[in-house]
Amino acid sequence: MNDKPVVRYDVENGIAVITIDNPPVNALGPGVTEGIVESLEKGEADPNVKAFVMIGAGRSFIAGADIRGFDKSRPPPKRRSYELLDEVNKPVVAAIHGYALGGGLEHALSCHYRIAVADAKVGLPEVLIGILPGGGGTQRLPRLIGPKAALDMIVTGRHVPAPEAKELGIIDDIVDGADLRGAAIAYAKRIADARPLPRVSAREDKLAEAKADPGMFDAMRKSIARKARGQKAPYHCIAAVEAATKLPFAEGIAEERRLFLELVSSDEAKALRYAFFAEREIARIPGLPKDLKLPEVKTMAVVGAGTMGGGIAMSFADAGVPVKLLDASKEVLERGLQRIRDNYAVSVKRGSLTQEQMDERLALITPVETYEEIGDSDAVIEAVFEQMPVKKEVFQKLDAVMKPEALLFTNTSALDIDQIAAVTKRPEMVAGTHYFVPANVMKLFEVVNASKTAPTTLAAAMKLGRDINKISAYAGNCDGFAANRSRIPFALEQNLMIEEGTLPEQVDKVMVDFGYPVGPFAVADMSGLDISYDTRKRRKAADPNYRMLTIPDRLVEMGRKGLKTSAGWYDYEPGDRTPRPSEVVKEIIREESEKLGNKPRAFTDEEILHRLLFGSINEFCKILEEGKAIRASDLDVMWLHGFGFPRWRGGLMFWGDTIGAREIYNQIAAWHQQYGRHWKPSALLRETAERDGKLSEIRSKAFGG
Ligand code: T1G
Repeated sequence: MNDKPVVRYDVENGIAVITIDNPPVNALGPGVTEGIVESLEKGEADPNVKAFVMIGAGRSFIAGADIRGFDKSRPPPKRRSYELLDEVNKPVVAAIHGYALGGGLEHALSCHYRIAVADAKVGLPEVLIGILPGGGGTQRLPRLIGPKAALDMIVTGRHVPAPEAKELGIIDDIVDGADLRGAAIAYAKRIADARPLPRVSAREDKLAEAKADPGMFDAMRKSIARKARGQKAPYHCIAAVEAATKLPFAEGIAEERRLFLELVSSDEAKALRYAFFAEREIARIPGLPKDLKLPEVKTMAVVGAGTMGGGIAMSFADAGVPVKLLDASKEVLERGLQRIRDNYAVSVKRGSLTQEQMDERLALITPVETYEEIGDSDAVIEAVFEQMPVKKEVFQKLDAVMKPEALLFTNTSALDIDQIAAVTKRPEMVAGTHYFVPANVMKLFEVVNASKTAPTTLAAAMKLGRDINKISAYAGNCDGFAANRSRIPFALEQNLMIEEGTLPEQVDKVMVDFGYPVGPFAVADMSGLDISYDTRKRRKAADPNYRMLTIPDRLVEMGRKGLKTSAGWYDYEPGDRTPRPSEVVKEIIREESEKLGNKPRAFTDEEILHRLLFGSINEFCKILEEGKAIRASDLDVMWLHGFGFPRWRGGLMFWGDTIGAREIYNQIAAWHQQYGRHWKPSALLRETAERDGKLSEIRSKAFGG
């Protein structure tokens, strides 16, 4: 533990500068608010001090309370720094660079002035970790920018760039970032004698907006209803801002505190904090040397201009990385480019992209028709047809034309990467970089480590994902790698329960009530039933014992391929994506279920939920047992960002811990007796159950677990 003070105090030209220095993000960890209080008391007592500047050392102002500290009981501070800021008699200027988030922005709001460099960002993202701004933010922000704008920031938790924050009234001045400290001291000297001090807590004028539009709070509750299903924090945020418009400041603060305390130890907040840290932990690969010299990847190439290849090319263009898109067929290449243009045009139409940004990104994508034209790229991702002979042919060509130091990645979703690497002379430079559909949207970026992949190649691929704002997740080379493999039992149970007579609409309702945005059968209709049908046929051709699924097979063979044929598991009215229960499907299920000798029976919602999710918990344990993933929380992150698992439940293993490893193991062992081999419990699950361990804390023994 270094003994460098987390808060420094020095006086320059009559201005007391309070510097928060608590790397890496100046979180309000132990000693920080105490240091701020001591500095304010010192400056107040010093007649030579005319004003204060509060500034962050390193890369940021203050990123908020120390989230790691929430689960630790800490004695409340003698004086809360926010209150003392509101009471001091000398002006305080907050000088913001990097981020001012959560308690960081709340400190700035308790100051009298706020200045920022142009690329700084401010926000109150507490709702994203299941709580609400507990340092006066729900009471001061509405007083500064009006309740409507405050509601938007607090309920979405979004980061607001400094120029917009100035527009809103949060920031008083945008200053040159070359010497923020100097600019802040000069600003403080200019306003040192200005009185009365502009205390945000004393302002009431902006609150009048709520009198003119009292319905804004219920309107906000209505607008978030679908996304906030099952959650409390978003609604408590609205209640706290509403309190600011109805109560005097001190009472509003008390109400904010009450609502905050209701949330901070809730299951939702614990789950969201778990997800926050799991998304950072996943970047770490134990055993990789810290000082690895990684190959630089500044230019990319993508082979295959189909839907995946186009989306992958977009993912680089979106991150400002020049990318060549190769397809030997001019027609396929043109169609792929048109699809990219259309995708960007939709974003421009929606307002999430400007026309200028679209043009900039298109300019970064260069269509080419020969392998020779991509030879100078630093790395290439292959995204051609999912057939091994085709992949091998592509990698032979890549090995021949790519410069010697180029990395060769494949986007295959399940094929053996060792076989692909084996056709090259550089297997150590081959790895999997598996995107999820749509490639330019889904954040999950599965990095697959083949037998001969070098550590530098693995680390470079992990970094590449992060550089394009995705979440890189380590997976070992096996059928389905980690994410898709962990979901196979879920898909199998989904279909087996149909064969036992349950209906798609009952299963989908259970999963939507659990928190999924859409049920698994409606998702299957969206992606097309023929895709998994073709996979089953391929597997059957390779393995005669492979078990086909009579009901979905029958649907596809009668042309019910899903939304695209206005009929799948559900019926669809033309032009309407609403899934409607189908009598045709119900009759097919009854017939096939009878043929299979299943007697019609009722299913409880709990049985449906547990059969779908416990199978994957068991598979998570097998994947970890085999060292094909590093830690359980990595698999949780894959489900959050690959399969839409409800974030406010933390992740599949985190949710499993709310039931307990022992109960889950016992249930799986019982289903193993009843249903046979695919329910064989994992040894690691049994071992975790026997020691009453936490599923979410499991780490593969291959990685020091
Ligand atoms: N507390 C503790 N650790 C934090 C932290 C925080 N608030 N923010 C980041 N870290 C760690 C993170 O785990 C990682 O650690 C390292 O810092 C770098 O983070 C009273 C109660 C600021 C935008 O929610 O959004 O204030 O992995 O990889 O990509 O109302 O971190 O290196 O060991 O994310 O540059 C509100 C959360 C808290 C902000 C920087 N504040 N942080 O992103 O780096 S609640 C937040 C972020 C609150 C008050 C309430 C991001 C970032 P490690 P990183 P980055």
